[in-house]
Amino acid sequence: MRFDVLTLFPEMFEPIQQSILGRASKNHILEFNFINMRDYSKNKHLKVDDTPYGGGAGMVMIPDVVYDAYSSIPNKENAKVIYLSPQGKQLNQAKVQELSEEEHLILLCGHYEGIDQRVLDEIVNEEISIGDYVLTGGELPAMVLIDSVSRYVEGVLKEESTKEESFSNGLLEYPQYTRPEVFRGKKVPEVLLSGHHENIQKWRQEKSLEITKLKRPDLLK
Ligand code: 4FN
Repeated sequence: MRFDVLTLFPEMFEPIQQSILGRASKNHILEFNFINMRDYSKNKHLKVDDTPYGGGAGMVMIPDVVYDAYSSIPNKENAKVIYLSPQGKQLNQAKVQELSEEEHLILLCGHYEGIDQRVLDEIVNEEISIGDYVLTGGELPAMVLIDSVSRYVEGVLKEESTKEESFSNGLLEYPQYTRPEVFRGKKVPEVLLSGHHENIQKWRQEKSLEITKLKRPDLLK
């Protein structure tokens, strides 16, 4: 799967090129391209923003800078263009799985007060938000999307984990324990030491349901 990211801060994406996603990109399972939109400024001071028509605070990203950066992306005829925006529908696990079926995503990250509406109308296929809070830019949301979607791309994870995890049944996870058997006087639940696979599965299922009811009843609806 290919991700092209249109951003003013490509260096913010260094962390996702490490660890699991870094390995997937070395193995050519994922491909990342970061396009610095500032490279497409026509201004001698490399300006990418201007004052808003109608007045008001802040600056707006100039449409032709964004459009020229977008136009520079090769072989994008099958790409879906996503604008990370507080105006989008909130990302959830169903949308993550749907997006993981795409071959090519172009992620557009806004800054300042946002982007001139005309270029958005021209190039954006879908707006997605990661939640309701104020941010300084779309880069962290883009990274959240890349991280969550990439896990579902064949070959990125060592199998099992994707399918067995709690979110595939929509519930929270049961509690986990590792050695030692006693920690500060607290024992690991007996059933987990029993080796009785059926009882363990039943206990975990019950715990998942109990914890979800208690902490996130909204997930059961
Ligand atoms: N944010 C709100 C209302 C009005 C503006 C904002 C806001 C970054 C370019 C957008 C924010 C949150 C989740 C992108 C927020 C997201 C952004 C996101 C984002 C600079 C303009 C801006 C009512 C949500 C609090 C700044 C609410 N998911 N504007 O944050 O890009 O993707």
